[in-house]
Amino acid sequence: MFSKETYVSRRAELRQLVKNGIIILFGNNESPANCPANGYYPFRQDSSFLYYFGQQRDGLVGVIDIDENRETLIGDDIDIDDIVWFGSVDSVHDMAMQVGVANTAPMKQLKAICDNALRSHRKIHFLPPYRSDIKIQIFDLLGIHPNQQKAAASLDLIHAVVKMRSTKTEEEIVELEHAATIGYRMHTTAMRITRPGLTEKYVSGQVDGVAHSFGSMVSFPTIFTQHGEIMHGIPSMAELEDGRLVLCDCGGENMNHYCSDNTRTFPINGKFTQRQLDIYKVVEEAHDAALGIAKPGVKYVDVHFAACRIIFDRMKELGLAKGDTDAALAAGAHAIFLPHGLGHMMGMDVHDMEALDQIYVGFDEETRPNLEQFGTNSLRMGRRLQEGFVVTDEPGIYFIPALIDEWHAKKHCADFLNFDKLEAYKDFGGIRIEDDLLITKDGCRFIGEERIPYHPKDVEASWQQAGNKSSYQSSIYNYLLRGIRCRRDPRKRQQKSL
Ligand SMILES: [Mn+2]
Repeated sequence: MFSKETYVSRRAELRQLVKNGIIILFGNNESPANCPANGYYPFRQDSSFLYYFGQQRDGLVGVIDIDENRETLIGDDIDIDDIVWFGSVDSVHDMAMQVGVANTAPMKQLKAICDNALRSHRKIHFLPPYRSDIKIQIFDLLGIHPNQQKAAASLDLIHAVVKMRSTKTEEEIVELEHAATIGYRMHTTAMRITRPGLTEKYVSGQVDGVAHSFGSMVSFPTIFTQHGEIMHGIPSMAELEDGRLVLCDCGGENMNHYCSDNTRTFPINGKFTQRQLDIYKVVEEAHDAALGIAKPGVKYVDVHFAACRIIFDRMKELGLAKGDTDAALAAGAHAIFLPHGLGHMMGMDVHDMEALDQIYVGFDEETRPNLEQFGTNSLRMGRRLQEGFVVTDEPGIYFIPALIDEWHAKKHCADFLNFDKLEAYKDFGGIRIEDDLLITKDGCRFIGEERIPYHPKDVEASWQQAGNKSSYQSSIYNYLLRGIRCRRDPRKRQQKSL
């Protein structure tokens, strides 16, 4: 949590930007996973609520009445049963004091506040809800059906929150650096323990444990898969195979809910093959290129296409692509290799403010994405960079068998792709390298004091340093997994993507 002054001044700026009406910011509630008193999904406070009201308890709502210059933290104090089972927490009054809010009220009063405002035809601002219980709450309070709530959400509030949360302050950057340290430990743990014979699930479980040990939770469900060509490939019980690559995309949230998001792709046996290296070096070049281009005033969509250009040119050199690069990019041919955008905003949400709609977060009038074109329609960030923005830089090259087959059959972009050569890469998988870029006054830098190894020689060296891995395998791992080993060929299995 930051100092009281941080929250006081953030709300003051929000009031100025939204100008009039009543702002209601809903905090999140507990979510039971399988039965009411057992198996809560980890509690995660709403990020915008955290940004303005700072408190991590469930069952809170922040109300900012701009016209009457009145701020209220709404919530019920916990009762003796809660204290018996979970221990004591601060009262709602104390929590309000900690973030400089003058008034508190019990939850039942929220309905009266809304009724009064509706009666006098005042504007009630709320953000697009993404959880079902909050949608029901809004329906009860305002009579707006859940299907209509996204459209009824306040554009003025969305724009104000996006404006403020997009630019990270010094104290937020400290938090992001801390999250990056957790991410560093997650990734180096994966690299240290990965070896043939372990399962994807085992390594990802260890990686998640690092996040839980040093922070609050993972930034998003960890991707750890030999099927790197599946964008969000969830870890399976498949055994890691000698000679293949594994893609690890994960990050940790620190205790103040700032995220990290990095991806590494590395050889399971510690040594790249020449074919893997040929593709890897292209991704490495595209990844590093952003460092020289991204700075205030530059459109991130241009950084994206600079990476696409590098990838397409190198694919031509490898014989997988052909033709004029400009024409190929205009036709979207590069998207067979890179079907997603170069990156997204990152902060308290891993896809920062995604709940407010990407079109407001990542774009503006001059950078509307071409929603008709495959690949380009997946961009999450295109607008001009400003000092204090944090964006991910995550190019990748993927060989997606179903996509290659589909384009081949339809002769889509056939002037720019050598489908016969691509056939031979259908067993390759995919490579992504991702780091988090802070836009500085006149350029950019990666967040995180120590770089997770990604240059091939560093990756291979870190493998060498990891020591004798087989003794570890024979002792703990075999004991733990006796009887539940997966015997299926991972290449034949169906893997669901998230
Ligand atoms: Mn990312």
